[in-house]
Amino acid sequence: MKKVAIAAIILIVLVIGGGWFFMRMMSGGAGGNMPGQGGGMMNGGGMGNGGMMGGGSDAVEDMKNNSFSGEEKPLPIPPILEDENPDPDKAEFTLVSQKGSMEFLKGRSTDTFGYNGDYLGPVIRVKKGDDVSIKVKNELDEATTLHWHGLEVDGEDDGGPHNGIQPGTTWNPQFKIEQNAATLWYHPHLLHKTGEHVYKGLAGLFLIDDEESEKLNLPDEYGVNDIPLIVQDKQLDENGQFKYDLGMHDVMMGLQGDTIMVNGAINPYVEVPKGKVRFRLLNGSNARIYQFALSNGQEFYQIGTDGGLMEEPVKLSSLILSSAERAELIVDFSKYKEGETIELTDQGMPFMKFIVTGEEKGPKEIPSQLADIPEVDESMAANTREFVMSGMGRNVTINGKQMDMDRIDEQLKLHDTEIWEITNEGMGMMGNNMGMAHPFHGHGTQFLILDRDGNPPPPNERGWKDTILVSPGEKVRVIATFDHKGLFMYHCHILEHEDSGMMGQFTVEE
Ligand SMILES: [Cu+2]
Repeated sequence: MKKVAIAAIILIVLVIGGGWFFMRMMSGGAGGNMPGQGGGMMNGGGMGNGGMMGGGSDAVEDMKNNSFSGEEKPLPIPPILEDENPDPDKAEFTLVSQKGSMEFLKGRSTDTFGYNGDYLGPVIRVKKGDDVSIKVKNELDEATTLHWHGLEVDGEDDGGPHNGIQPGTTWNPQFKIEQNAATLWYHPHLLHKTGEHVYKGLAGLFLIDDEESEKLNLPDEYGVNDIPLIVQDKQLDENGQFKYDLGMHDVMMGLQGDTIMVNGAINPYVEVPKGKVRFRLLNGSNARIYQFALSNGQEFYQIGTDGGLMEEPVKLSSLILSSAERAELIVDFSKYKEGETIELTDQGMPFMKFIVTGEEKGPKEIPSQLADIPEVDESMAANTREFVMSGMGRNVTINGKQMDMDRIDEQLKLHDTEIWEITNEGMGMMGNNMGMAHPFHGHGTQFLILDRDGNPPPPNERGWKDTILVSPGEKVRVIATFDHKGLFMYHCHILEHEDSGMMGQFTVEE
């Protein structure tokens, strides 16, 4: 009798405890994963997340093993791709999607995809006003596409699901760079295959320079005090292979790995000069939301959002970035002695190391004025549209619909300014504000955030954005002008959600 009672109590504790944990996991976004909301569990897609379907402590253990106590490697710096056209106002590039292999873990070879190499791709660097032509050759055994994430170009050059590149063929988009200096990126966008292709290594940075930003005296020595950081989480199986067979948890939350890589290296270190160093940070993960900070709690400055420099630097002690978002940061290493190290952490977990050299370099001050961000004028909007993100698992939808290549969901007029109201309905099943945060991405333009639930956006979101994290139960209003014609996508940038159909299509026509 006693035994039965004890067993019953244990069972009740387990059920209640497990249920509470489940709720916390699913509502992770509601409490804390919005910038400026603070508190609560920071991350619907965080470390503890692996625990939902079992293996939580294993995941944490693996993260320690794979990600930080293993062998340290120098941070790979992606090379800048050679411009094949000598004309200073024209730029021509060749990118090849290809298969490769990498030794991420010592003695284990991982099958990968890459552009012009084994993993990730080179940096495409252009300036405002350039006429650009890029030959994208597909040497994979399967179709792919290449989307310029954040770039303002016509639909036919955008590289969405309609711009499929068959094996052995070349796609050659041509466009003019009309937007300001920015840290953008490129990645495949084939229907139902984006998650897998990005996961295997297809991604790279696309940098735009302009005259105004060059005058600013920002740290600009590439790879020295202007350092790209592409952060991705991966799961390597016992043979060192990337696993991309999605379980229920992966379909629901997006694929989360237990190992963080930066520029394709686990546990990397980079030497930094004694001075101000600029980092171009891309969350290139399929789904994970990071909360970045420095291990010693030192504050840093954010100077750029997804689509370019902000009006002024914003001081932060931590930064949340969801999948596909970028931030340009400046960290001041001038007070450190030669050889001192500072770590970059995600929710307190270190994953890379900065080693300060004795060399002093770069500007002494961060400019107080960076770029002009236009005043938001709601009265300019010709139209307001609603986008409601809801559902879970494979049933994720936008406005109750899943992606259909043959259906145009929204029709816009060229050069119109529009307000888009993006709502995350949450899951509903467990009451209000339950569910997970979704990063909403719109193609073909850059947005400014008007408000989040009626409140002005936090200072570090007052700049051009193409990917906007929306918490469960939240409504974010954004404004944009659509100056490029053609067919474009809007979708959740948790790639497993996108691949499940959490995507729609809009046209922009005269
Ligand atoms: Cu989503």
